[in-house]
Amino acid sequence: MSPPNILFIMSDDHAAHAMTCYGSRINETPNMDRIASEGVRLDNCFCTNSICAPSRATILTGKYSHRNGVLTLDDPMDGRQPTFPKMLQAAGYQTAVIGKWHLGHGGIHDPTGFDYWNVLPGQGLYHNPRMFDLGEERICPGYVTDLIADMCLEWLDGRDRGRPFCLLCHHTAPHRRWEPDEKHAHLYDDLDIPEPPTFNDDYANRSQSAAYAKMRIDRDLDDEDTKGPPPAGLSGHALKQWKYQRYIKDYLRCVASIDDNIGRMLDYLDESGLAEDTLVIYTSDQGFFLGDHNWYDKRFMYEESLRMPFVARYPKEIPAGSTSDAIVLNNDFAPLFLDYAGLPTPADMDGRSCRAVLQGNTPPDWRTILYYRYFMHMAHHGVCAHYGVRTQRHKLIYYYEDDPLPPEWELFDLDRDPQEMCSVYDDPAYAPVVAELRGELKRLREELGDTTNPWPEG
Ligand SMILES: [Ca+2]
Repeated sequence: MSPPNILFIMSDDHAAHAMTCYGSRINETPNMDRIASEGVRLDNCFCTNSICAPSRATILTGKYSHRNGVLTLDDPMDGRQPTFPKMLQAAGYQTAVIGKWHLGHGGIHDPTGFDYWNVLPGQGLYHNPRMFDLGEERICPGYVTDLIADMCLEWLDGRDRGRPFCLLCHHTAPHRRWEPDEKHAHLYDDLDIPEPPTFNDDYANRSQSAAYAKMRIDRDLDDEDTKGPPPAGLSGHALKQWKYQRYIKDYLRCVASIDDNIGRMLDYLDESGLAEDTLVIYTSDQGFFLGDHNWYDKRFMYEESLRMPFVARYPKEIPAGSTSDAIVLNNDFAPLFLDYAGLPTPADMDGRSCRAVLQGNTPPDWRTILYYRYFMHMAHHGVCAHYGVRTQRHKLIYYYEDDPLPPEWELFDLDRDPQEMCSVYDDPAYAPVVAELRGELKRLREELGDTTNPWPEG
């Protein structure tokens, strides 16, 4: 079988619980759902470091942050290291990345391994963005989500039809500050979006780090986020509700534009006879809090932020309408693409091809535990640096720094407490789980070589 084309569509900060196929209570995403219904939906796809640039570097390299050098938003990527686009390119694929890059610009930081690249500087603007077209700066009139899709379609149309393609379509939406286009500006005007079940979280029964974080809907969203000040006289819970509606509606309007543009791309594949021969993936660089726990933003190892949406269609080998709960990580994507291209996974990649998972044949020795680490201690939103492990049922988190809060542990039983409202770390009934997962955390840190902070003895 000849290697498939690869269309990898990734957005920025789009949480799975804002997609209908993942059970969204707040919006509809018919085109993303179409990929799921004609292919597979992964229910336990997770990032290994829930922040923009690090997730992107992990996807390109197949390696954890501490092994590819992009630990934080302030670490530009060294493009001289091996990446899957370079390997696909060497294997005969034509490759392109269009949209958000966010891994630095100039010299060794520009995209490498791409026949064509046209990327936003940093986060990029929603309206009339500047872009670096093979390094040449241009102002592009229009709305960024439409523009990125237009450019992708134009590149697809001009491709060499004699060779497979790998196109990375990287939307910058729905990143803060959630600016919708004219077409979707009034979507949801006449209704209230439901508040999430944990909207009124008081942060009791967990580490102090949750209460300490500065990403609260009521306290930390500013007038620029809400596109203007609140009505005079609004305060307390009513103000919190008003801010949530302003935030979530703009977020979902940005998502709606992505969904529309995915529809355009799927239509193009149909009309040009490419649908059967193309692996289409939609994902996001990580999740996001959608008012859950009274928060926006990400970073925490909590579910809403840790989980990545991931739907994939390739009719030749992925069963339509299937799902999997296997634990897949963003460092598995590079090995997956190499696998489809007929290439082995390099020994120094941390991930493993999840091709068999997508086919519904999860290998018996597939991972049952994941390792996660967030490095940006106290940056931007006051989230303490932490690392941890998650199995199908439990999650252990260690906030390892000692200023401004003392080091803290959390353990969640995801079966009994899926919303992570009560840490059972100190519950004697969970002592065996604590002991086992602390052992696993120590083992994984050593195996992966992520030992830059001392292991807490005792
Ligand atoms: Ca992001």
